[in-house]
Amino acid sequence: MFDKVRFAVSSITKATKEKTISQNQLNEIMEEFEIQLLESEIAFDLVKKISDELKIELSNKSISRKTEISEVIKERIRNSIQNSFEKCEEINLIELIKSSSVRPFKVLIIGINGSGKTTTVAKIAYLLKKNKLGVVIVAADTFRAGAIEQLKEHSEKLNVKLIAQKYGSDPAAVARDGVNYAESHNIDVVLIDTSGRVQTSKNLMQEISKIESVINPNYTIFIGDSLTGNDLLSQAEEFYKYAKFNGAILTKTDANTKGGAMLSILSTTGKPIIYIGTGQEYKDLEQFSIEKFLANLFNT
Ligand SMILES: Nc1nc2c(ncn2[C@@H]2O[C@H](COP(=O)(O)OP(=O)(O)O)[C@@H](O)[C@H]2O)c(=O)[nH]1
Ligand SMILES: [Mg+2]
Repeated sequence: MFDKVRFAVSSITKATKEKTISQNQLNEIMEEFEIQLLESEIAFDLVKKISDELKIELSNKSISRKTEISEVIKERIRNSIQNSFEKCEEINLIELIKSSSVRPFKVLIIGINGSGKTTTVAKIAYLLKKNKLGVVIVAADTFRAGAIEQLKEHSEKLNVKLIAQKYGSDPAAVARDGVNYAESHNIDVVLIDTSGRVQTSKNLMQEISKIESVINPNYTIFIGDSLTGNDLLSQAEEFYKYAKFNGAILTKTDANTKGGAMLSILSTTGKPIIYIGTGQEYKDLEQFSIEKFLANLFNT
């Protein structure tokens, strides 16, 4: 992950390290740098912002010694990226639930088909159990063939209660069932898996709104497939119109070498990334940390 962004950072620092650079050469280097950042799937606006800030810094005449320039560049990029994270607070979901007095704590999972919702629900259930929090899973995907069986298999492996109804049932009603069950059995957390949405399908998106208004979740999580690239941002924005999610989880980061979409989602939605999915096993859910992210980026 982030190989492409890392490559862009290391190329520009190398290019400016080698010799004293003229304004023309600097323009060329900056152009190349922008292209590489765009290829890493960082959204255009963010690339522009990073690059503009860097240009201002580099045109500052006081930076004359060539050895300093590469350090200035690194520092500048680091600051730009850090600024783009400014709106996002870091979230530890487990701590958040533990410190909340709300029981059951209702977590709603949303995102398009195939983004990794069901897998992530299982991973979160595993993590909650590991942290001694009781959990019930709700199969509110009553739409896609095999969805209930998929969740049933996970719930059996994890030894977690599953609330499900027949295919075609009203997802909001199934979710309500799950909340009722948790209430009467004193279970800490209700995890609601929903059906995959195509972000352009208004009806399906309205169904999400309905689930939301019926169960009134304490935390809604948007699941984004990191392999989606630039489209991820428009997906997140479209979902946000129907369900004001509180945070995001990016899946399949083990299979993605670009990572720019992650930066874009953070800077645009202002919502934190809570975890990243790093594989197909239950344990493959990593806490996301801005510090770690930056360290990884500059580890060249
Ligand atoms: N490599 C990898 N695969 C994942 C990850 N998360 C989910 N998947 C896979 O993505 C596919 C779709 O996942 P699923 O949970 O069914 O998506 P849903 O339609 O949103 O519920 C499955 O084959 C999962 O095993 C991840 O973090 N890494
Ligand atoms: Mg699913």
